[in-house]
Amino acid sequence: MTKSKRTILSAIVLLTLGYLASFAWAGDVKGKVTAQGMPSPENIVVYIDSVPGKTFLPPVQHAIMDQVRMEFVPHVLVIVKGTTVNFLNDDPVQHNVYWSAINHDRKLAHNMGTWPRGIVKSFTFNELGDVPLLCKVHSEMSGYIVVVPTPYFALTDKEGSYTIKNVPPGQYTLKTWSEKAQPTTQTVIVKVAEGTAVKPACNCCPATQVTNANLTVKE
Ligand SMILES: [Cu+2]
Repeated sequence: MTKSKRTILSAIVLLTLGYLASFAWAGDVKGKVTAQGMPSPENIVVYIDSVPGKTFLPPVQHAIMDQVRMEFVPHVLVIVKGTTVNFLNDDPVQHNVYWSAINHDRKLAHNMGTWPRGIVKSFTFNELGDVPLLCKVHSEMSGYIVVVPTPYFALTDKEGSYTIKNVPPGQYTLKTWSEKAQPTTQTVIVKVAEGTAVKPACNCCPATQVTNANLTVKE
């Protein structure tokens, strides 16, 4: 075998091992959020606030915040710090996008401007925290972008259920953000333990470990 062939082969072996390891070492954190004093447990952000020794690059792909039928869609968009968001308008009327603060810091207020359907405007969010979106044309419109420090986040569904996928083993602080409720924190330990893992549906991938973490938030 030539030297270049050997190099290619060892690179393939290393990549395959790395691929398998990333599966074997990751677990899902899932649970239910109970929202006390609130009409719905939907759209609550659950995220891991840091992974010791790790920094995270934002995704190359831009996130999307649309305006459809006079609403921000999605109502809550969660992104990792550094992500660029494309703001769209899918209505036959002009919309505006502005925020008066990021994480309650009014120095970070910004007006994206007003534009018709078909135009896309982008903004990169390098500050952590919530960005309450408003439209100067339609005062009833509101939405949120929530900028979190790690890619380990989820948004609750109508029942308050959430799943954070592929979390490496370790002890973490799980945090919540909600439009109406106070933020909460809870410790979660993600283990890799044989026997309690969920059986894979096929033989192609190793088992996924599931850690349950239920949370309660209050208005
Ligand atoms: Cu509008």
